[in-house]
Amino acid sequence: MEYDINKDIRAVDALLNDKSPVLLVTHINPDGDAIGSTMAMYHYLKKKGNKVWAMTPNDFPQFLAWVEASSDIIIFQKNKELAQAVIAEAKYIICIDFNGYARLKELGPLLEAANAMKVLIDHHPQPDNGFIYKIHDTKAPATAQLVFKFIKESGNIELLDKTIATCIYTGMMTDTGVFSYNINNSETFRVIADLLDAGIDRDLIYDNVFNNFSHHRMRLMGYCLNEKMVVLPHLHAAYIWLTKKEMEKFSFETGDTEGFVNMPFAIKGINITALFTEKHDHVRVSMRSRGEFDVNKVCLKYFSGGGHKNAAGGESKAPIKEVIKEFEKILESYRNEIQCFYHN
Ligand SMILES: [Mn+2]
Repeated sequence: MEYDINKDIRAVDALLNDKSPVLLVTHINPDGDAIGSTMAMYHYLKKKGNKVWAMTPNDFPQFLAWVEASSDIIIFQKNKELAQAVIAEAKYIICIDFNGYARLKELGPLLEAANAMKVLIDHHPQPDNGFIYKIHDTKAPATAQLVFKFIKESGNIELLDKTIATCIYTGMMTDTGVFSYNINNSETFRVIADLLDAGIDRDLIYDNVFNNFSHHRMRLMGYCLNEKMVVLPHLHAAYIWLTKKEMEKFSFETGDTEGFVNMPFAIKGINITALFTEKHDHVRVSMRSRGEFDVNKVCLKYFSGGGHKNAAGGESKAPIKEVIKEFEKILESYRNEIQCFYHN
């Protein structure tokens, strides 16, 4: 039978109407959509009278700390005991902005084993089985837009207040590069219209997210562009790589490299980008593309990760210099495909 998202929305709404405790969980290294979607659901369900918790596998970046009630978020890595108690008490677990338990690292198996009924709200391709209901649409530019749809289709749009709308807008704004990519139809802008009507302060949200960094981060950005960006014109690609030592030199804080992966797109002819950051025991890989080249496939195949066609990530256990060498070889192996997609 064909999947009907509205049918699942009605089913999830009916489930949650019993006011049982709900645990909302989002993915590791949470971004604006992860926190925005999760906190929108958090405020919405609270308003509806549910007991509700929000949880992340690890810390979220400082540029999202302004989100209302973000200090209520249970960070699994920092508070495992509380997290386990909450997982045991929850009757429903709603997985938000990720498609499988592998995206939760150590927290994944605990959730998988939990007795709670599990629901998914997400826009990544090929979600895991094992959810009783899925509010899922890969055409949605952000999970936050699906949260809006959930509230609206549940017949509760009158509960959409400034706080909930602000969280939703944050997710939509960050996952689309301030509405510059991933938008597939006019629905996104109709949703934004409703969020504006709910009283959001668009400029303040933008400032809170994008104009709220330390001067160290600004200098790190300059260093990346000047010293650490490698351009591969024949592959229509450019990448940036940073060692742990370099990040420490610039007083690195979680979230400081957010958005760096998109910077090389400003170069004419560049359609594929990557960012490599050295962590304590692995190298984090972020990849982006414009148009046809599928970075999800590359991250799945070579970097034990995944994501979307135009935005994906993964990791490698190899030393960073080897990772970037390997990356250049991988891209070279797609040379014909790339040159065919982006001939100019
Ligand atoms: Mn997302």
